[in-house]
Amino acid sequence: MGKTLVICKPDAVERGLVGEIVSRLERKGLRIAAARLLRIDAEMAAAHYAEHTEKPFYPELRDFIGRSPSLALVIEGPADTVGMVRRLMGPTDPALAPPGTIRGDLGTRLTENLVHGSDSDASSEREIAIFFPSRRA
Ligand code: FUP
Repeated sequence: MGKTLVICKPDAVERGLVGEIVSRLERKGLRIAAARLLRIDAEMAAAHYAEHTEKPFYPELRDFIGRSPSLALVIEGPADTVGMVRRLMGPTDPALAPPGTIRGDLGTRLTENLVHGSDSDASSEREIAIFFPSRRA
């Protein structure tokens, strides 16, 4: 069993694309184990994006991620669920992401790239603990 944290970011919720994104994950054969609609405040953004807080793009990223609610999901599936979700999402920049991927099909802007998926099993554990603190592994 594998699991990962997926976030349908504010742009996805605002544009009504949550169903499309979740549908792609479900059609792949992955399943929703937990879900939470929340506004990601500055404190939570800093915890989640700890590796990026000193980067020049961080203020824009923090403001974007907190501008309206996001849908946080724990997605479960086979051992490489982290990798499967990353491949379904596509590369970080939607302008460069290939057709067939979530970002490639649905987005154009680097900051507003619709979706987050953990980049490793270690990140998944760390990020799920931030968004679902009461959930037991
Ligand atoms: P990813 O793992 O694909 O979500 O991408 P990163 O962890 O590298 O970046 C996290 C988020 O920061 C991205 F979703 C978009 C944003 N970002 C920018 O806005 N500008 C950049 O130059 C790089 C990343």
